[in-house]
Amino acid sequence: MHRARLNGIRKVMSERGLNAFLVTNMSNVFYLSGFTGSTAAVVVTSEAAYILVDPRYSIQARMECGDGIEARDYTSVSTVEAAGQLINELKSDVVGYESENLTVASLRRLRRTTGAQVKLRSTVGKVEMLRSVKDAHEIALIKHACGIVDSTFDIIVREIKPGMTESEIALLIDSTMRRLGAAHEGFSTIAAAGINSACPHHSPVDAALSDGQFLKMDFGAEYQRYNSDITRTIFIGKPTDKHREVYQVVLNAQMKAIEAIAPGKTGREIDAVAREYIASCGYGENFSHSLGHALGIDVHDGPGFSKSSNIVLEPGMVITVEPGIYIEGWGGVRIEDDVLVTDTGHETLTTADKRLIRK
Ligand SMILES: [Mn+2]
Repeated sequence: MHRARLNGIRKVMSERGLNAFLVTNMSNVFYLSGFTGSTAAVVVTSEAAYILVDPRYSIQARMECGDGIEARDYTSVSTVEAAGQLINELKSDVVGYESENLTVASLRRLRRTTGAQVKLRSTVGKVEMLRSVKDAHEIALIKHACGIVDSTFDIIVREIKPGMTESEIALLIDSTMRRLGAAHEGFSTIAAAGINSACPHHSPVDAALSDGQFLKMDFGAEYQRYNSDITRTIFIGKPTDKHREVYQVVLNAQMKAIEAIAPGKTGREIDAVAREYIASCGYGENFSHSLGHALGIDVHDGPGFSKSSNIVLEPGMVITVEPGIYIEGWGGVRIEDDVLVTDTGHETLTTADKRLIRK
C-alpha cells in the first residue's frame, strides 16, 4: 500500500525533474509511511524512501513503517537539518519541498545544511493530489467514521431537551462519539442555538436552549486516522413558517447538489447547483461559504465544491456537501453529509435523519 503511494510521488518527481522529495506535512508523512507520531520527515528518492524520527519515535517508526521505507533516527539537530544531512549523503541535487508546510525559518535551515549546490524547489499540493482519490482501505475507514457520527446523532437527539446548554450538548456529542469508538473528535464540536446558529462556526457557550430556536450541531469522528463530518439542525419548540421554509430550502439545495455528483463534473458545477437554487429562493446573500471540502486524513483534506473549484470529480473522492442559510439576529441552518464519488455517480456515506426534528 505505502509502496504504491511512494511510487505515486516518484511519478510527480520525475515530471518535475526532482531527484529527492522532502515531505514535512504530517498528514502526508502518515499517508506515505503509516507513521502516526507528531514529528518526522520523509525523504523520497527514485530508489528509496526514509523516515527521519527523533528518539521518542524510534521504536514506533520501525513498528509502523514497513513497506519500502527505512526508519532513521536523528539527535541534536532539527528535523529539517536531519533531512538536509540525509539529502547531502544521498547526493540529491534537485529537491522538492512542501512550501505550504515548511516555515521560512525551516527553509533557511535546510538551505544552510545542504549548501548552494542543492537546488530546492517549491512544490504545492503534490501528495495532497494523490490523497484526493481514496483507495478501498481508506473508504472503509471513512465509512466507519461516518457510521459513528450517524449513530451519535440518533442517540443524542433523543436526549436533547430545552434547558440544556450548548456546552452540555457538545459534551454529550463528544462523549457519545468516543463511546462508539472514535479516537477523538475530528474538530471542536459546534452546538449553536438561536441567534448563535447564524454564525457558521460558533463555539458552544453556556446558553440554555429555549423554545423557538434552531439548534445546529456540526461534529466529526476520527477513526484510525480518517474523519467524518456531519451537520444536522433541529428545532426546539414549534417552528414558524419562516423556520420551516429556510430549513426546506437548505435541505432541497443539499439534495439537489448531492444528486448532481458524478465523475467528470467539476467542483464549481456542483457548488453552483446549491448556490443557484438558494439564490432563486431569495437567500443568495445568506449562503456565505463554499459548499463542501474534501474529507480524509484531514477534516479539510483538500479542495471540494466552491465557486472557484476546478477539481474534476473522480471515483474515490470523498467530499462534504454542506449548504447553509445564516440570518443575523435570527438564526441559521446547515445540513451536511459526506459523499463518495463512485464509478456511476455517488454514494452518501452519512445517513442520519434529515427531516426537521422538533424537541
Ligand atoms: Mn464540513
